Amino acid sequence: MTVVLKLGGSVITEKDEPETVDRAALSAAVSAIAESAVGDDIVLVHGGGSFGHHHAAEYGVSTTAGTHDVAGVQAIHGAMCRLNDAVVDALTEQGVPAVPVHPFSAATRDADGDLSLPTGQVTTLLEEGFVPVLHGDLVAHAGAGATVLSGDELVVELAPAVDADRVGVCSTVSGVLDEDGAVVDSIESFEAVAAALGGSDATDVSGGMAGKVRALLALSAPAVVFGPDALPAFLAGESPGTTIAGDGGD
Ligand code: IP8
Repeated sequence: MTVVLKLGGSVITEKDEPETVDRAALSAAVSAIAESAVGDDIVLVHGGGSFGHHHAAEYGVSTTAGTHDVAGVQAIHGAMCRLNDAVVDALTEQGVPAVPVHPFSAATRDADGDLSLPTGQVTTLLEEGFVPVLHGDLVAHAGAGATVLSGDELVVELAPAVDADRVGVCSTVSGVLDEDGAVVDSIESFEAVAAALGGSDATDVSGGMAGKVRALLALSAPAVVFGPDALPAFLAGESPGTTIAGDGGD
């Protein structure tokens, strides 16, 4: 059973404090992973939270707006590496064989914005018993310099590459919410929830929950969106929150 799990950046950082890890939340998430039966068959991805997004906003960089400013590139990528260090350290302390994988060193976007992400290192690390820990990052972007590569995009690329059986997205909300604020149990088509999600820009998967749902619908593995308290249940094989059962993009 191979699992790809994304820990949202706002779950593991203090949203309003630049470059501040939420130690209690990170430790709780790491304990759930360390104690789960998923063992080594897990690929982790974490988002930017108050690390990447803080600097990306300062330099005006997004998934579509790039920069050629080397100081901006270093600030954004450097902050994400610092958060990745904190996550890998926390996992290591609890006995998880975590190793860092930095997407900026490997990924590219072409001039149309299409992403290319080599995944041989991730599949091999997984086969060799490591837990690869990737993160939202920057990506070299033809014609634009460097743009943001979101953790959600990474999840969508990684799940088929590692032949994931399940995909989990742990965010600060307990699932995808309908117009009344109730958690939607399952989603099988974007149209069914488009109104509640307020539509979406299909080219920008960092575009909030709408972009996330649209991207996860394209996977063949079921994806589950849930809040931090439900992480142990997800890792135990349950489907808390919202299950997004797409058609694999067919
Ligand atoms: O929080 C964004 O990753 P996300 C990473 O998964 C940066 O969207 C560099 C802001």
